[in-house]
Amino acid sequence: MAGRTPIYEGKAKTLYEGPDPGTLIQYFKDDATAFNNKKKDSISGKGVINNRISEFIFERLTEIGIPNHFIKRLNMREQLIYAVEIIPIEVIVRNYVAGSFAERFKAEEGEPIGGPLIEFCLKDDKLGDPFIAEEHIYAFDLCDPVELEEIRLHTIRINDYLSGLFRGCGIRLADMKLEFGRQYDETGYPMLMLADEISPDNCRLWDIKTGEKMDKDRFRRDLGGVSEYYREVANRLGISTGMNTMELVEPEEVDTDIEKKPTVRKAHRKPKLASRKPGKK
Ligand code: AIR
Ligand code: ASP
Repeated sequence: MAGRTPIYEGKAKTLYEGPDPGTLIQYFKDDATAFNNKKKDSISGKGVINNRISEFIFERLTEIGIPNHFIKRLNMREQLIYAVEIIPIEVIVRNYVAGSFAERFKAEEGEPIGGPLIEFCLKDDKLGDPFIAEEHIYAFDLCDPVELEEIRLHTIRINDYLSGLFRGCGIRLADMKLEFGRQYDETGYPMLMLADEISPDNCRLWDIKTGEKMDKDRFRRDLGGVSEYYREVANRLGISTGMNTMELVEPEEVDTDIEKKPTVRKAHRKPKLASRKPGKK
């Protein structure tokens, strides 16, 4: 990491220039924030666990044909990803009542919602990521109806698949937040991709038997045991985090021998968005 210039400094991750054009290195920090940065702490080992969990999930999503930015994990805290233009929409999908939904509608946390419910927030920390309607998305020119439909379809499919994956290891996926981005090909043609991370930082995960929270709510609500529960999620998914040695090991040298994922790139080449102007933000 030392000597590298960050391209983007997020709350839980930093992006660095990648070894090849069109690639970036995503570094997972131990920093945790909640309530739009009002609550902050460092959770030892969180970045290492989230790097592993997110790698595992993105690999499974690649297997079922969800185009995404993940190329490969480089070391304990870093992964190589495609550089995408992030669409500034936080896509939230809810299966059970929790969090801000429970507050807004005075609903009982834990109640099933009755089918996946998708909500959108504007990704803008200064504004506190406000909820937005589809009409705001078009008014602010964040994406067009075709792209939003594609986002919805991917979101439903990801939610269905991950609900089953987690259920298989005794975990309920109550809700999660997804981010999407665009990768432009040589002709300026945009391809939609799932981006960011999927980990207990942006999902609500409940133990099916005990109802215990196994996600960032442990930090938000001062429940303690954050990294222990994150590690338990990794264990249940069958992921070895190498946590016994991890604090002692510096990130490895960046591996520049990148194996591209041609199948993922090909899967995007749908003529759907042909009307989009090349390079449109
Ligand atoms: N989320 C939203 N902004 C940041 C994150 N991580 C995730 C939460 C939760 C879902 O979006 O982790 O899984 C819904 O959050 P809320 O607060 O709107 O109930
Ligand atoms: N990640 C956001 C924040 O830092 C929201 C959250 O996860 O609670 O405030």
